[in-house]
Amino acid sequence: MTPDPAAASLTDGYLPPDPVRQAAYREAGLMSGAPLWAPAAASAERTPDAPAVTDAATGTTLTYGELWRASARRAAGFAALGIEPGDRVVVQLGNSAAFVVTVLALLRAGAAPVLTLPAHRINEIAHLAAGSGAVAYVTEDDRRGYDYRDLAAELRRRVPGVAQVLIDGDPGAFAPLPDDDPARCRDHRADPDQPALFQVSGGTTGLPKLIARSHNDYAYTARRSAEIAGLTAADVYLAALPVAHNFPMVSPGLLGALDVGAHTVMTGSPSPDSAFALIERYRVTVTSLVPALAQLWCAATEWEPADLSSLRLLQVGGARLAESDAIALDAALGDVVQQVFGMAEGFICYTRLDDPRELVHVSQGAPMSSFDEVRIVDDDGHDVADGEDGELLVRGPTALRGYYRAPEHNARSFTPDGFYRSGDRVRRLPSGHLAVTGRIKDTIIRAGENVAADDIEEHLLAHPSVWQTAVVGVPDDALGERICAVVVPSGPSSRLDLPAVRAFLADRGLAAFKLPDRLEFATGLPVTAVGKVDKAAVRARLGA
Ligand code: AMP
Ligand code: DBH
Repeated sequence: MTPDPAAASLTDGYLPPDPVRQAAYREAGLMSGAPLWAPAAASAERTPDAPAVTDAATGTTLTYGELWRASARRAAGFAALGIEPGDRVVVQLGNSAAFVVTVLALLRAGAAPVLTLPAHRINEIAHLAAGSGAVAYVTEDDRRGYDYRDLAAELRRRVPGVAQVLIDGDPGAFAPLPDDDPARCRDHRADPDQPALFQVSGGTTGLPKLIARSHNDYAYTARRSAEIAGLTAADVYLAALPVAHNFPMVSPGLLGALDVGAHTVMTGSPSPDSAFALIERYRVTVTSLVPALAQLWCAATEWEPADLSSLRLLQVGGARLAESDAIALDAALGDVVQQVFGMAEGFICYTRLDDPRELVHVSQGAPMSSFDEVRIVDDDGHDVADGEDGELLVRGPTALRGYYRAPEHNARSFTPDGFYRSGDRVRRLPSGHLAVTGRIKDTIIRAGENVAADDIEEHLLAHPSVWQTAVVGVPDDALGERICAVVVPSGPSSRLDLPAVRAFLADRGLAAFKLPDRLEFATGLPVTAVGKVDKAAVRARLGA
């Protein structure tokens, strides 16, 4: 057999699983050995007439049978355009039926989607296209108030290897999304330990990095996450966060829903008025949000009249949910919160459905897999005593062994025995659950004292006039750094000033050296592509 050059280059710069551990995971039944499209195939076989995906923008629904046929037509279309097994294709589509059909089609054609978010712009897209060696870019027209065809034109200039641009909607100067005779679809069966698709790290520092996820590891993530969420064919999942992100994609998200034959409703509008109407209309049972949105939904339950009684699980993750917000959400919606702490790099914690509510409110969950290996270490890399804070290191059936084609990052981001250094500061609770206490680097060094920004933020959020906050260090000649609290007040009537804030925090027992030196007001905080508070941008706004 002559090696396929495209397939060979897919594996260049990919670090496959450790063979010994992978054999153990296989032995334990974690790895299905099937392609990532197989669970959707099985659901289409089992329940062809059940609703698979509803596109909220158009109100159209594809059944599992229709989804399977539409993705066959599209896979044949990609093949007819010369897109081959092993090729990388950058996908930048909003939450739509087209996203699901396209990603499934690429998987069936054996091409690896590079999953980017609608908020990414030319710098990130060009970086990811070049870094993955992509041959094509799939995006949409200008429905989202931004013309992605302009981005495509610039991408073609910057990364000539991107030979084809395919547009969902009005293609303009480019080509439409392809469809062809479904009989020409050849469902590709790759080595299940090879990359099925690419996720991107959501880091707020520097450009995103590529994370190759294998068929085996991603399918296991979807299946195990669905199990933990108690997902069945009777569930209706609302994809309100940008679905290409790892959280709504696989935690259990879209892929978990396809696995169990559940119904997914895709919306690009996560605002409470629009999302609540969808929950009522489609009797949504499960959805996932970042904390800032969850906070907004919680407040909106007071004035939006919609019937949300179908919702049994509200997953909140991506950034830390304040305990006060977890309690308020449970109260507003009836004990529905599940905390999710995950990373595109492939390690996820969930609170469990039968955990005591107090534990759900204060912890970010326990590891998904009993095969996940967790270490919590101090600055010198030594394991901390139980209950102490330290950096989370992970290894296991889903954690990456290295970023794709990034040896210099990998030298820093992994221990010699293959643990991923997450950069997250965590503590293990007696139950075995983890509490995330901040980012290792999100520390302000004021007059030689290390101050964790999250600690101050958590206390500030307890103030009734504080809606959102970000605490950052700003350079200071005398102190090294000063502590600046940026606050989004909860109402126009709030009368907050620095002395009042300091007094409030001191009252809560915060040490004097942790009290903010400066207070700034904002009407909103800058966020990343998925909606997490972007601290680098907060610092930049302050000129720090
Ligand atoms: P990403 O690079 O987008 O995959 O983001 C992963 C990072 O988001 C993690 O390493 C954490 O820093 C953060 N994160 C995700 N979920 C949570 C959570 N529930 N609580 C606190 N931080 C979180
Ligand atoms: O933030 C994340 O990356 C994240 C959060 C929750 C994630 O990747 C996940 C669940 O799978």
